[in-house]
Amino acid sequence: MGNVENPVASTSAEVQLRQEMTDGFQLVIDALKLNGIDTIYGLPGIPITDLTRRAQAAGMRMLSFRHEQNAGYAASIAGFLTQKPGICLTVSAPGFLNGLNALAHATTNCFPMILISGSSEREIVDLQQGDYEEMDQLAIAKPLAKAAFRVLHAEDIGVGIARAIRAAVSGRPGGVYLDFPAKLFAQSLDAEAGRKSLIKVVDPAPKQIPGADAVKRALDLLKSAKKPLIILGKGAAYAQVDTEIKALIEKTGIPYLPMSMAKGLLPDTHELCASAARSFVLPGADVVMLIGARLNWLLSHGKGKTWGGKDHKDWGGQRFIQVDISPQEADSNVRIDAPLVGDIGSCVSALLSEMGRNAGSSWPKPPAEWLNAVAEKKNGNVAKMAETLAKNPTPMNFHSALNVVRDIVKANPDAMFVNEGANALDFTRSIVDMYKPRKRIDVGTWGIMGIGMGYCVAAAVATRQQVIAIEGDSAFDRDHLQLETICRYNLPVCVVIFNNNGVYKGTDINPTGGPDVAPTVFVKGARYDKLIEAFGGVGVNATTPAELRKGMEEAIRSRKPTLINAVIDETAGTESGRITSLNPSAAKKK
Ligand code: ADP
Ligand code: TPW
Repeated sequence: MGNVENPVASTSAEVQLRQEMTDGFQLVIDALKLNGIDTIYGLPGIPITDLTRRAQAAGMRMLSFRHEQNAGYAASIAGFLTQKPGICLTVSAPGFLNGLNALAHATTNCFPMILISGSSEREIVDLQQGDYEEMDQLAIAKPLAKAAFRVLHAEDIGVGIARAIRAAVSGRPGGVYLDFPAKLFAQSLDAEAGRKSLIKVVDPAPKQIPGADAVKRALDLLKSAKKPLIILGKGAAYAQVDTEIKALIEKTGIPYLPMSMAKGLLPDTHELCASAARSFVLPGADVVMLIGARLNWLLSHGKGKTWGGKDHKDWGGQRFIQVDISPQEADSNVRIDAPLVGDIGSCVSALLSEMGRNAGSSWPKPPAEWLNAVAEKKNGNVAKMAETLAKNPTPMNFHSALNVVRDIVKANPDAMFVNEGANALDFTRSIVDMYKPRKRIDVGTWGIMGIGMGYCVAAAVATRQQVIAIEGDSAFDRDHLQLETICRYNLPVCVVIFNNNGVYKGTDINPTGGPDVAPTVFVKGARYDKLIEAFGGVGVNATTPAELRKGMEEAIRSRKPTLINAVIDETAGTESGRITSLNPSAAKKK
């Protein structure tokens, strides 16, 4: 090879030789770019440091985080927002393990993501001879990923990346692991052969058209309903067929419930939105159409008291239509009378066209009795909530703070909205209306804490919109140093910490009387706003709704990275927020 330190000293033959060769680093970058992937979330180190440098040099956005887990969460939500796999890049063993949490999260939430990790030398790892960061990463990733691949030869990088992209976005999306051993990157290859080895994936997420009989079965059941309900899940938000979904809701005239990340698919203020009457419509409905929502714990498994059953396993009597891309999802918890398998765009279009064809006239609206009962319940609850929100107690509580947040989101409907915590999550979800699709991103299927700052970075990068994050002080636990990441890239992120001095509340007492505080209690009166100041961001301490409003308005006006420490009454809220019943010790006390 020529003199790398001083290229001027190279002979022209050497320069030409270099120009005609490519290597593993370059092929990874070329393969990603060829498939329209222009952003990587990661953390450099052996053996991928040069990959991060060269990706940046090749015009990709290379976002370096301070912890791989946050980079992984960023990649996962970028996948949800863009329908392209979000890429997380990590070093071997410990970096890989840090990224793995997010890979599992992506698979669980049906977000397309690819975790690319460098790994140590195969022959040493496989003989367990004790390599630097030795670990059989592929084996460990497999159970947590939708698919996992290892590439050993540079000429196979194109195939590896193509397979990973297809696996991540086709059918039910999920997390994919790609294992790139260190030696792969430096392998050189004739540039032309390298170029030919790359694959531009054609139709990575093919349409899946539902069967005509399944469409008819679903519509027959829907038509027979006296008290129909539609539930929109984050699969429906992911599908990006917002116009068709709105048309379906409005044509049927059926009340709908958006799951947390489907809020805003239609504006939450839509007259058919039944969120404020959730505990009335779930047990009350006779036919329920699920669109991109699973009957998991978030929907009490489709049975039990939430659905009008007598005990926690008892069927409430509802009949279900389930629109989902995964044929295995139906019957996971209760009988699905009308599974409609296909991609949501194709399914909703098929429903609409069949409704139009059959009716000749318009589709019959649900009985007025049901619609009026839902509206009455909803209006009553909205009025009750308005009263609570109008109060201005000292100290500030969740409601008086959220009254401000609700106004700010209404005035900035394009802003991305990140949310995590227990009470800080549950109250926010029910109080803050969303107006546009895919604006609200939160703890998802696992109810996981620690997604917040990674989501903020990806939301700002992928959408270029202002980001607002509402974070419980404990939810924010794993995230502090990502404030540096946010400041370093100067992202328009306004983080509001609902600081009530602890996990759920700040009032627990150590029963022994010993010097340690209770496990759920933090330093009282902590000033989280000072953290962001360390990195050049704007810190605000807000003890009243007026201060909170001023801080948020200024953050949005300036688009500067801002952290507002919103001081919340430490006695407000409940253990585990709305899911106290899942907490064994709390359940015992009842
Ligand atoms: P939520 O938590 O909002 O209730 P879930 O994550 O439980 O939503 O459910 C999302 C569902 O959407 C999954 O079962 C998944 O298979 C499905 N899904 C995801 N993308 C699509 C798509 N493009 N078309 C059809 N179904 C989809
Ligand atoms: C990775 C368990 C659920 S909610 C929560 C924890 C620790 C924090 C609640 O306190 P916070 O909110 O954020 O201050 P608030 O408004 O009620 O005061 N670790 C992970 N995920 C989860 N879900 C937990 C722990 C948990």
